[in-house]
Amino acid sequence: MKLSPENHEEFRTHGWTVIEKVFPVHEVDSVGQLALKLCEAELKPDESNYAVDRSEDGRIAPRKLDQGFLKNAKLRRFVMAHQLRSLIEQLIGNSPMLFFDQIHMKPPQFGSAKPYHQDNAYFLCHPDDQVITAWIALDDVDEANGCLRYIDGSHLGPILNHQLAQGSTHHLQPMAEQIDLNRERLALVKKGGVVFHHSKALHTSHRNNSERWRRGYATHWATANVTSKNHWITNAYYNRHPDLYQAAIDTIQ
Ligand SMILES: O=C(O)CCC(=O)C(=O)O
Repeated sequence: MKLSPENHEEFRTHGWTVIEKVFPVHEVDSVGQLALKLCEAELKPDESNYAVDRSEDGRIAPRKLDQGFLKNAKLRRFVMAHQLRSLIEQLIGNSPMLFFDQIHMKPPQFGSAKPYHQDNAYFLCHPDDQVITAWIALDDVDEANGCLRYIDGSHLGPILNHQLAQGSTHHLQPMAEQIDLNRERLALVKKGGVVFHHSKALHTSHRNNSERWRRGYATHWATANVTSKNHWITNAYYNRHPDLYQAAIDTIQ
C-alpha cells in the first residue's frame, strides 16, 4: 500500500491523516471480539475509572485494555502487520518499532471522553517527529460514537504544559485557553482504516452517546534513535521483551 501525495501533505501540515482499508473487515471484527473477551476477563467492578467506564445508573463496561501485545499472540501478529509498518515508515522516513499499545474501548451509551492532550506530553520522547501513533479503527467511527478530533497544525507548536484533569488519576490535559477549537477537525474512519498522528498533534475524543461500540487500537511507535526523559523507551517492548518482539516479527514473515 502506497501513501498518496495528499496523505503526505496532510500529515506534514495538519499533523494527522486517515488511511482507509488498511486491514480487512473480517480481521478487525475478530480482533474487536478478542479485545472484548480479554477486557471482560480483567473487568473488576471496584476498579478505579482507569480501566472501567460507568453509566449514571451504575452499569460498568471496559474503558481500556493496555499492552494487548504482551497478552495475546493474535494481537501481536495484528499490530505488527507489514502494511501498517510500511505506512508508518513512509510517513516518518525510518523503520518504526512498537513501544506500547492500548485498546480504547469506548462502550455504547457511556464510553467516557478523553480530554485534549499531546501524546508526547506523556512520552517525553526525542526527536518528536520520529514518534507516531497509528490508531486502528475496530468499528465504524463517527461523531456520534466518539471519533478522534484534532487541532490542525498543533504538531508544529511546542509541547504544552499538561496537568492532571480535575477528578482524574490519569488524564493529563493543557489549559483550555491553549486549545484553538476553531481549528478542530474530526477524523471519521471506517472499520479497518487507520488514523495516524504526530506525537505533538493535540487530540481528544468525546463521550460515546450512541448505541454502538467505538473501539480504537492505539499503537505507539518510535524509531531506533528515539530516547525518552522517562520510562517509555526503556520499557519499550523491543527493549524489555526483545525475544517476544522478534518472534512477533518472524511469525508474520
Ligand atoms: O481512543 C481515544 O479516544 C483516545 C486515543 C488517544 O488519545 C491516542 O490514541 O493517543
